[in-house]
Amino acid sequence: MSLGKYATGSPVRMGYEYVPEVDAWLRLHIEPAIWPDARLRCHLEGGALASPTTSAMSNAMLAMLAANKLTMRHAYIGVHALISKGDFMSMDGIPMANLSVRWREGEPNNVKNEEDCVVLDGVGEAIDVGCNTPRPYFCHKKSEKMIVNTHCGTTAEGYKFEPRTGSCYKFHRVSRTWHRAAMACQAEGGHLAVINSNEEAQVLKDIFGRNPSTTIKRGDSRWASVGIWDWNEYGEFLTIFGETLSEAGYEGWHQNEPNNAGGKEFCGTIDRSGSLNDYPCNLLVPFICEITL
Ligand code: MAN
Ligand code: CA
Repeated sequence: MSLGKYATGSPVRMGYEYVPEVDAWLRLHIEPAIWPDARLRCHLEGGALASPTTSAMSNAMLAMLAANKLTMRHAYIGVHALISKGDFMSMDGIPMANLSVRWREGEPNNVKNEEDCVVLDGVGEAIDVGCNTPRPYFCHKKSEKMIVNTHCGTTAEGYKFEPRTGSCYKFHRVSRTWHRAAMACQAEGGHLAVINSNEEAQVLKDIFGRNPSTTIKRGDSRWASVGIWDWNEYGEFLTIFGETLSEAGYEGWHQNEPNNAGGKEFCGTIDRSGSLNDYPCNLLVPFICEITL
């Protein structure tokens, strides 16, 4: 299947490998992230930060670490003590003592009382570390979350093909900041929706209409983030692919927009009429992802 020029996640399973003994899928993310971002990324991929729950899982993790020639032969696992300091547990609450991993000698040592996260090293030992150093990390997904939407080329739930534009779209009702929204779309193999025609604006308006304000979780339900941004230049809005709005094919700003209200509106949304509005990047709004086929 062709996943289109913007698909980040080809193949469809996005770098996940099946671990038969645990009937789950495992991915080593080699681009380092701080633990909180790693947790979010795994969650947005439909999984969670992985932990060596069984020896099969531990072996699969070590094999992946060995196969990837990382400078840093350490990767974050789901074990943390962020909820109850000193009580290390996996993302699903299994205490460290019941996992298939041992502490390296002298660990955990909680240097400066700042080591609430855990890495797995190349020989299968655990080390407590600070959570704010970027490192590779492991995500896992249950098999039932790996069902492929063959039409849209993703395992993410909720994407629907739209014949009027030939793309798939998903409306996210859980509001996020603009950059987190972009991350959520990427994690699903898509991108924030880019409007390339009046017809596509109509499509997004229709999708927005099927998600009335009562269904939106937190955030301002009058707007939904889309893929336009000013790239921190505090002026001109471009698409997330760097095109001007005129090159992209839709410049339908709402009347008197963009108005840079309060001097801090540098991200792009649409309103319920399908018109564009500049909006603060750090406020919570729902958003629309697109998979360009
Ligand atoms: C009003 C208008 C918009 C602005 C929002 C921010 O609706 O000024 O331009 O983006 O407020 O909440
Ligand atoms: Ca505005």
